[in-house]
Parts: sequence; C-alpha cells; structure tokens
Amino acid sequence: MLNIVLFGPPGAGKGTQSQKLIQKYGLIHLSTGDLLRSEIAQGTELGLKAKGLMDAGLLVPDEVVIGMIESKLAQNPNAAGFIFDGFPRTVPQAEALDQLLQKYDQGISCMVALEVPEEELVKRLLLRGQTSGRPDDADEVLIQKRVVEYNTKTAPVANYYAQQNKFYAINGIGEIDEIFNKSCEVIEACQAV
Ligand code: B4P
Repeated sequence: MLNIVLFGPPGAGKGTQSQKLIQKYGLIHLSTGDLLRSEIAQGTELGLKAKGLMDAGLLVPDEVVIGMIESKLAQNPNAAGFIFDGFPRTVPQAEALDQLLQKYDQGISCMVALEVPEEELVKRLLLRGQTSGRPDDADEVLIQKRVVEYNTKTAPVANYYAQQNKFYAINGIGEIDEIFNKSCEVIEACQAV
C-alpha cells in the first residue's frame, strides 16, 4: 500500500495537490477538513461541535478526527493506499495513525510537506474566501490564528516523521503542475526504497 501524509500550513495547497495525486496513484483521499465540513453540512452533533472551533480557527479535538479516520480505514479494506490530507495535525494524531495502520500491517510510506511563507498563505486564503463561503477564510485575523495554531500544534508533526526518515519538504510556491511533479518524484523515490 502507498500511504502518503500531505502536510503543510493552511492554504499550502494540500487539497489542490491531493486531487491530482489520487488520480495518478489510485489512492483514497482522506481529508479531515472535508469530513468535518460534511458533518457540519449534515447538521450532525459532531458537526455542530466542530463548527464553533473551525470558525474560530482552532483545531477540533484529537479523538474526534482520529475516530473519523478509523472508520474510513475500516470502510476501505481493499484500498491501494490513502492520501491523508490535513491529518495528522498533532503528534498524538500521528501516533494514533501509526497504531491504526499497524492493525492492517501497514504504515506511512512518506510525508510530503509543502512549504509556503505566511504572507502567501494569507493571500491565497483571502482569495479563496471570496468564493468558498468558508467562515475560516473570511478575514485575515482568523487566518493568522490558524497559522499560529499550525505553528504551535501541527509543525512538530514534521519532526515525528523526520525521526522515522519519512519527511520530504517541497517548495509549495509556483505552478500547481510543477509542485505536483516534484511531489511525484518524492513519492516514487519512497516507493523505490
Ligand atoms: P482544512 O480543510 O485541512 O483546510 P486548509 O488547511 O485551509 O486547506 P488546504 O491547505 O487543503 O487548502 P489548499 O492549500 O488546497 O482544515 C480546515 C479546518 O478544519 C482546520 O482549521 C481545523 O479547524 C479543522 N481540522 C481539519 N483537520 C483537522 C485535524 N486533523 N485535527 C484538528 N482539526 C482539524 O488551498 C488553498 C488555496 O490556495 C486554494 O484557493 C487553492 O486554489 C490555492 N492554491 C493551491 N495551490 C496553489 C499554488 N501553487 N499557487 C497559488 N495558489 C494555490
């Protein structure tokens, strides 16, 4: 199985690159952001709890997202592999993901980290906010808050995978296809190991 963690700050291009990577490698896309937004759209209890946190630019509790990923893994026992987009976002989530995959005798193949400076992230998300209707893209103060949340809670996850020799950083500035090609080079190098 090919299991890729696509990593980066909010607006780095994780969702954008995921769409291209799932097509090329026949993987299942697991975006915790998309799963949470779907719960919100359906008005579930989980969605109602998550909405307040997401709209405030905060992470939702680990156990909530870990539970969502656990059920998606169980629903797709014959998958060729998964792209984890926006997950794990904390070290406890990364530890839980390793434990979940171990149940299937699987593990993470590599982490592809998209590196984008903060001023570009803010620009991209404000632009997306003009059409996405996402409350968390609506204003700069909120976007900065998401970046702070990323720097304090999520950035350490890179080190977790670096310690396992699975961390690969890519410059996330440039044409979408150029970034995609660089991501494929990393993934194919991991597959060859
Ligand atoms: P996500 O849905 O994961 O949102 P995101 O980080 O903002 O999106 P992403 O990074 O995928 O956006 P993309 O670059 O594709 O999370 C939203 C919220 O959900 C979180 O704040 C949190 O509250 C909660 N949540 C999700 N997962 C969680 C977890 N595991 N634990 C706890 N809470 C969790 O796109 C950005 C824009 O850039 C797009 O408009 C795109 O067109 C543009 N773009 C992409 N590539 C570009 C390029 N190369 N050049 C120019 N523009 C580009």
